[in-house]
Amino acid sequence: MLRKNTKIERGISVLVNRRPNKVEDNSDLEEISNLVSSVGCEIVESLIFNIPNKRPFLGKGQLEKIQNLANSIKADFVVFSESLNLRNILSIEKYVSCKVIDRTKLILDLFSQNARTAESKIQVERAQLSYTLPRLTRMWTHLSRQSGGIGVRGPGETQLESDKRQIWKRISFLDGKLKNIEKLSSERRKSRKDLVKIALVGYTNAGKSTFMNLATSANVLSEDRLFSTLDSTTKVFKILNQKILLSDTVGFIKNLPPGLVASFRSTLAELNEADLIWHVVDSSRCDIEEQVHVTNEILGDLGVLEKERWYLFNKIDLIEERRRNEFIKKENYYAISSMKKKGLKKLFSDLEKWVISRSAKIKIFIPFNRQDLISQIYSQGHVLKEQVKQDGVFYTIIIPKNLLNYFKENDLALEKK
Ligand SMILES: Nc1nc2c(ncn2[C@@H]2O[C@H](COP(=O)(O)OP(=O)(O)OP(=O)(O)O)[C@@H](O)[C@H]2O)c(=O)[nH]1
Ligand SMILES: [Mg+2]
Repeated sequence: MLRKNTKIERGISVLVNRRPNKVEDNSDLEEISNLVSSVGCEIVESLIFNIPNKRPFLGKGQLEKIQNLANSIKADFVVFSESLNLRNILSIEKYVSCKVIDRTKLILDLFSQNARTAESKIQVERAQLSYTLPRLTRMWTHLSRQSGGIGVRGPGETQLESDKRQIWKRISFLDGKLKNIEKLSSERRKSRKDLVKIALVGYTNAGKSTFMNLATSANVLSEDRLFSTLDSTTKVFKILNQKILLSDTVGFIKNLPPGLVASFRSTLAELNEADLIWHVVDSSRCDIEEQVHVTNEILGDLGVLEKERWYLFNKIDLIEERRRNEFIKKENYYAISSMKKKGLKKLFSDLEKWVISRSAKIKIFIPFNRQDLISQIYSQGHVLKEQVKQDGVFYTIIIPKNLLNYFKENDLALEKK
């Protein structure tokens, strides 16, 4: 694991570019460098190799280049921008003697470092184990070879199988634990099924937690580090006096390790419950389109792409004034700055309209002796008009549709507007 020691570990990043015609924007290298600094280490040199798609991996000359650079700067690690399979790792290790880390391992390390709750710790461990499984063989290949021969079961092979079995056992134990946690979460979600739910999603570091804090005074950790949020947090804010549940979720990144998406399915279950998804985008990035595409692809995998989605182009304080208009060309596109509190008026006034469209506007007579209903109206509804009569009050109100049933059950005359 890459770890921040007393001395900061320094290393080299290697970008294996399989799309040499792609316009060079350095975003891949920058992303690796951000991931590395988020685990508390540092990239001091980078190498880019263009290789045609047909070629499986780097050749001898390229690996020697990495070896020379690693030796000359006394690198603690070499990190690759893509996921490495067992064969790649073996060929690199013939040349490089320091730690070799791939993108997947790096993301898993970062998740492991940031996991706080029991649920996210289990989720990360599960993902780490499924990453380890196909790479486990290398420790034992030499033993298998010694005992070789067709149809001969060597001691190495037996050991490998037993290790794999242990890992599978642990994975199914963790799955059991996750199922129990999921049961509890789904009970919790059921208890709030009548409330309007909005989920914040987006690429890591887009500003979801900063927005969450702004809207709900939630005090969620927001940092200039990737994946600072791993657990969903849900808080309430009010629009027209109606409670809205806002959830902050784990950020996405391109080529998110498949094991991680599977493990985090229960955390991301918040998204299935959402009535509205707010996709937060960092508008100051040069790879906006790619970040939006990656996020939407994951939303597609999670089966929530059909839900109503609004785009919140965040961090507009970092871009030129004239570029801001580009982000508000379509309906439900908003240009905001969560940090400088800009562009929020339009967003929240549209949310108000949205809430009204999902609410009922009614006129209702409430006798003075029904204080319980009056307090319901004031805690969940928005009062537009009050007409005091001799024995009670006529209220014209906007209330969530589910509250209509409550009034009906109480046998009150409703007059729909
Ligand atoms: N300039 C500027 N910076 C912002 C804005 N919103 C967020 N940031 C910064 O962007 C960084 C990331 O913000 P977070 O809110 O942690 O981002 P996130 O989307 O929750 O990130 P993960 O939890 O890692 O997925 C922090 O350093 C914030 O201060 C903004 O509107 N303008
Ligand atoms: Mg966050």
